Amino acid sequence: MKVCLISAPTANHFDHRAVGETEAARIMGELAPVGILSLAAVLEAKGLQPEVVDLNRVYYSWLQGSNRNKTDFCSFAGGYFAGRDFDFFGFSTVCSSYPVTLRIAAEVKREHPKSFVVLGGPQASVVDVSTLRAYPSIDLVVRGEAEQTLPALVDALSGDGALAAIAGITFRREEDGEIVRNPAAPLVADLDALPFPAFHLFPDVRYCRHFPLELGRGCPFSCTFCSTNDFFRRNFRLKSPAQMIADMRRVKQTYGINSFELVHDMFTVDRKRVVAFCEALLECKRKDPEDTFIWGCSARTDCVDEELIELMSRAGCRGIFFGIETGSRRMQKIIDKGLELNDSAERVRSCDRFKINTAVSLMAGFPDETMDDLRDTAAFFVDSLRYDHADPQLSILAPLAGTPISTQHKDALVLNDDVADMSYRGWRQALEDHAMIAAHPEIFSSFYSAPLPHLDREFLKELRDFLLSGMRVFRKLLLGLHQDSGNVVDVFQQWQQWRTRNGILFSNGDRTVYYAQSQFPTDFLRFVRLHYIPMSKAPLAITALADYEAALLGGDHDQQQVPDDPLFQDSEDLLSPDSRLRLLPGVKVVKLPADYQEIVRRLRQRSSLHDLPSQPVKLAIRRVPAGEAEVRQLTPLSAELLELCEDGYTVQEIKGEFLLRNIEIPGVPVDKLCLAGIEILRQQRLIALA
Ligand code: B12
Ligand code: SF4
Repeated sequence: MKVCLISAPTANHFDHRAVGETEAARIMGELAPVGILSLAAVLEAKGLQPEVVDLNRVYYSWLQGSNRNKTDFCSFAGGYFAGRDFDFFGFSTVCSSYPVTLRIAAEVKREHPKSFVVLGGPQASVVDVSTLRAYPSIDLVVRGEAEQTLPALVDALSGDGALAAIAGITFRREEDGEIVRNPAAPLVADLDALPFPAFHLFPDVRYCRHFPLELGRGCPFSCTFCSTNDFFRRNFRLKSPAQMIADMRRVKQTYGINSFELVHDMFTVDRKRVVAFCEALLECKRKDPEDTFIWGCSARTDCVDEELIELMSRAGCRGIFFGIETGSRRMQKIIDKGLELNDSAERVRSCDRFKINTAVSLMAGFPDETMDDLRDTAAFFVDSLRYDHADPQLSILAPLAGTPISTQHKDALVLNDDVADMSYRGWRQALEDHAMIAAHPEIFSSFYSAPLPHLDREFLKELRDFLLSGMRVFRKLLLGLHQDSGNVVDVFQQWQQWRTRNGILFSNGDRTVYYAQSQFPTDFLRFVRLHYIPMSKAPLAITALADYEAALLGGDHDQQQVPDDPLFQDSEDLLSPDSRLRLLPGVKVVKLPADYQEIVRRLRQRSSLHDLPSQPVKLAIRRVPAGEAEVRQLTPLSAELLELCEDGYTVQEIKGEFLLRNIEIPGVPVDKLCLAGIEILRQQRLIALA
């Protein structure tokens, strides 16, 4: 049997901007469909030669193509499959692209009516019966983990066995068209026994920065919004440390990649096993320093402690995804997450201490959520901005099919244009998709919003855009405003009123666009200066933070990055009295009314901002390629020197100015002081020879 396995489309990063081939390949590589590749490996072990089609790549080709405006993506994908003859087309599915996948599957069935069109993966598994009822082009759904089911199914479809005997499938009976749901298949008990995923069938994987490798399956917790716990039947399993290390070595040998995204919803359920994994990695590194791997994983904040985090960091952990979900104690109980939020905040702090980046994932839009709950979530979001290694995220709840929350509210789901973004993630929604979604809430519930009897939906959506954009463009100012006002939601409400009074209005769709563009920070800084600061408890600190952000936003500074300047590297030797110095492009000197470092220290420690002394300081801000700006508070000597460089003085003239301005350090000749100062600025990559 000729089998084609097709990934679920998950990459819509290409929609909004031009992405070149190399970056596209990297993105697609990092989205390698581990499930599909595991199934392909199992089929290969059985002697078959499956093909894998990456729908992300097909999508990219469609976007690059010249007739993109004439054909829609699904017809294009249909054309792509038209010339390929397979007996079995197996589509993987996730909620966000389920309408797209179903439409492509229909095109494939039309082109290949005799072939079997089969769905698997997390979405089809939970809406199997309703999908088969509504979409006749789908022949069959494989539910749950499929390493055991798929080979048996392929045999049965080749004539070697009956569908009725295959656990884990739902199918349309040939005789009477009845939908039959066979009992669930057994789980894969020993993950070590699975073959290495068929990454060789997915060439883009070699462009990964972080290679996806499965670490295990199954989370034993029961959060009411979560679908993945049920999918793996809450059965926690891990691959052994020996197996993981063998897999990591193999990737390193084959692709030269030593950074991994370890796929498991909740790695740290069993502390002893996390310790064993970390110790195995450390031992491996001790034996051969070449065997050093770095990795990221998912965890709950109540299943790690500071000691474990320190060990994980030493063993190469550089990123942890923490699903905190809500900053409200009340909602933590209602959604059955049950985190102790003070501890959660502590864990984020510990990770920052050990330089582990954390995704602090939060959600809003739960049916029971009140304004107070929302304020607590917004506070948790902004509070985590204290830590440089924390990356808070805020999504609006998508009622995933089959979850308790979605079942409970199934009759009250709301379909609006601004779909729940946890599911949708910005896929271009064709009219056909919209019609499918509107006709089948039971299949596409994740495109709906939960009812919100206690919250204003528009308010929530704008708050989310405001926080996400605010974090991106003025992280410390947002934190300062939150700390000064008591809660960032109060600032947001004032901003909302101010922008309405000042005629900054938008309709639904324009809102997200407005917040994503540079007009928002410009307007917001005006609001802070004109409206907020006069009423602030700590006007000096807020002014300093606003001045700092304004400088970062400023015109050409944004565009320019410091180039590598080989000439400059040797400039020490080239420095003569006539040498003229200049600021490097991308470097900017900013004067602030208060000590910026002290403000940042106080923000970190949550200490008061209002008794800050007035003490003007100068900062040098330097854009670093592909990174955040580097900020340096200047000593008085460096500040004077930088100012002279800004004005284009020669070394000789600078020395003269030093004498005139009585700039001195007792016992150090002015010549030496001047050259030493220039050398420091040079090493800090702030100045160059003009
Ligand atoms: C890694 C990951 C991602 C990666 C990319 C994944 C990829 N390669 O496409 C990223 C970060 C991009 C991502 C994004 C999103 N994800 Co995600 N993701 C995961 C995660 C953590 C691991 C996926 C994985 O590799 N699993 C391991 C493999 C072995 O399992 P599997 O993929 O399910 O495959 C097995 C079976 O499903 C089955 N199978 C799968 N396909 C097929 C096909 C056929 C024909 C057959 C027979 C069987 C079969 O057999 C496989 C082997 O047993 C899962 C959770 C999880 N633990 O699975 C969530 C998960 C898939 N994601 C989810 C969601 C909601 C999303 C987002 C929509 C939003 C979000 N919350 O982040 C976005 C979508 C992006 C978009 N633009 O569309 C949900 C999907 C729920 C649903 N009902 O569809 C999951 C289940 C997590 C959850 N929140 O509950 N995700
Ligand atoms: S802890 Fe995470 S993976 Fe586990 S049930 Fe809750 S949300 Fe799902």
